[in-house]
Amino acid sequence: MKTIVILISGRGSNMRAIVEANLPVHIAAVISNQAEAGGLSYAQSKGIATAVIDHRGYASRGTFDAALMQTIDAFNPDLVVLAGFMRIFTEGFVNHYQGRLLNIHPSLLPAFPGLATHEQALKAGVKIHGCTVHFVTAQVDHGPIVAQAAVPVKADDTPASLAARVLAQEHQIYPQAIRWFAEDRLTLTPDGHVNVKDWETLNES
Ligand code: NHR
Ligand code: GAR
Repeated sequence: MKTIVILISGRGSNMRAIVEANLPVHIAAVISNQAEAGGLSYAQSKGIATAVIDHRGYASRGTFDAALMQTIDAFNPDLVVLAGFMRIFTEGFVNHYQGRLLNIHPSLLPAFPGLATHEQALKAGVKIHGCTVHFVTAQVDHGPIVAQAAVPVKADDTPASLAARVLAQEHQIYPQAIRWFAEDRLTLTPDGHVNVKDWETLNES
């Protein structure tokens, strides 16, 4: 069985969806850069080890990433899962976890990278929005795409109402993508292509 480590910065609802999906993985730890992250107490209540590495205690991104890497690697994970993690990583960190670092981003990438994605979508007037699971690369929010889900944008949407509709889809596709990884069906090729074994069978109607 594969071992995963989940990184959070806040509420941790995606982390919770992953825990509650009862995937065939060992969730070794939940690590946050924010001591007050709400998701930490949930993880503790489930008997999952937690750790806090506060980025404000480090002089540079590089030293923070090195400390985080050391904490993560003590758990020997096969996969590191970003679930609402809010700090950009250095190239050294990303390269160390090449092919085993996943993120969920709240937009249909390549549209709306960065922050405040729901505000960006409403401002652009798109009629379809959504979320994307991708492998993390040095170029933020541009890594190879693993899965996406779309939702309609409604005329009276606010950033909050749209975020809630997208979040419900995040809670579906992120556990699914991690299940593929757990079952050895999801790989990143050396040239940066995503392979999902039996993808065609999955999508037969
Ligand atoms: N790191 C790299 N190198 N590549 C990616 O694709 C990454 C990454 C780190 C995090 C998640 C991402 C998202 O899904 C992610 C992808 C934070 C920021 C950001 O600007 C941007 C993208 C993402 C996460 N963070 C600010 C920073 O200075 C801090 C913002 C805050 O603390 O609120 O790091 O959107
Ligand atoms: C989620 O919508 C996630 O996609 C997004 O933050 C939310 C975290 O919620 N991630 C980012 O914006 C990364 N920059 P959660 O803590 O309840 O999972």
